[in-house]
Amino acid sequence: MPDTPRPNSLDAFWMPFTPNKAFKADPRMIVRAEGMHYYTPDGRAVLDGTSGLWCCAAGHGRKPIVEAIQRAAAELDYATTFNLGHPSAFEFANRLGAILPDQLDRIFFTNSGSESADTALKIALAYQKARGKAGKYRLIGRERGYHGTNFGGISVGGIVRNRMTYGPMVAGVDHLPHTLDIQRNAFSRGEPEYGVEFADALERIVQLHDASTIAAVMVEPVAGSTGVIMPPKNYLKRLRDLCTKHDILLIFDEVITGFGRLGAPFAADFFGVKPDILTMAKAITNAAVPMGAVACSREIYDTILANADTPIELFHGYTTSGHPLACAAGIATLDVYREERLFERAAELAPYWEDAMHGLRDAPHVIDIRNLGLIGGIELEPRPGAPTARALEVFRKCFDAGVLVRVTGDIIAFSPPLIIENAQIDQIADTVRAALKSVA
Ligand code: PXG
Repeated sequence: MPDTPRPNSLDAFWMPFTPNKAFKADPRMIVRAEGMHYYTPDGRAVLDGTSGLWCCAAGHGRKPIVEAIQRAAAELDYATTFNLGHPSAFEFANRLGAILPDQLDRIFFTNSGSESADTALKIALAYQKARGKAGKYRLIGRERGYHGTNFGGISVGGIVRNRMTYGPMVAGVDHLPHTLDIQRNAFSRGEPEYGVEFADALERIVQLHDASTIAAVMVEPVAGSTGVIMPPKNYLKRLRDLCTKHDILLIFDEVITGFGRLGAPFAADFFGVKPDILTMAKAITNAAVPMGAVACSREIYDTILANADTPIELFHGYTTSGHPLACAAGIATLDVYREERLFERAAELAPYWEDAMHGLRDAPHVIDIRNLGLIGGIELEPRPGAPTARALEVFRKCFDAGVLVRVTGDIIAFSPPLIIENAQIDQIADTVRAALKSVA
């Protein structure tokens, strides 16, 4: 007889990216969310300093989004988009196209950032093949890059722990160096001064492999998951120029930077650098329904369609690509962003946010502070012999004191909803300062 689990047993759920044993011995639970706050089972409010996981940009429980999902579920629960259409998928793609950079408006729907990353890489290869350059097959990523957890994403990504267990992965991948340079750039406000030359490593990679073998370069404009690394001034422009020079596609993974995080619709707008392919997820629906998307240039879409030798031009897709509930949530989310001017609001809040973050410079253990838009990262000196332990303690203390932060390694990361108020920014800074003072 199998054990019958207790109704509230924590055993069956294998939690993602979580120390399962430790969590289940000392769980922290959330049962409700509204606006800027989560609520624990005993009714305690926890200020959300991370937009869930970089995704609830409009805050939680937003009525227009909830109601749009309810209406959609009642009207059309599911329809495939393989060879069949439903209006909200087309409408949402058009709406996304209208806020994406010019001509970057051919949209492939996925269900997550990981699927978006792998979709983008596959489209890059399909494009090179379609234009008669099948020899361009190499994919170039960057050390410390995070593009989700599927095989394409971990291959091109550069997070060692996410790669080392899983064998040889996708072949023909190489990596640019990451751009964190604390020695030269510690406590930079916004984009760091030094490091544009990190982009020149692409020239070395081209010399090694030859451009005729390279399909695409994929980077996060701001690296989030690895612990918040900002691009040095002019780095992304230089990378764009080198890709253009060598006829290599540039893919921006905008899963965290998309939808106003930097105070512009996309990082491409913020930095004035246009990629050929741009991936999205998370805030695309305010995370109320899982969804991702890949925006491609018209050139890429037209080339693949024009040169297909089978009726189906791209052998790729997901059962729930363009799911009706996700599209309804996405359309309602874009309405909220526009009506509440949240992208502009993020830009307006950014200087106050920057001051609050850098106000923690003299707090104990802090060796670097990084910020851009409504993103913040505070790097701590690792505890000797116990890396990550100090940051994890800070996380727990902040949670107990009513503020949710995110830790990755010895870095505390912040990405609050774009509806945050100045007083709540102060609350985050005060809580983190107290936590830093209280840990050894
Ligand atoms: N690309 C980027 C740039 C991401 O940040 C993904 C792809 C994958 O998305 P999905 O939806 O498949 O998870 C992400 C996800 C963190 C953290 O601690 C960040 C992510 C995921 C988990 C933790 O900052 N980002």
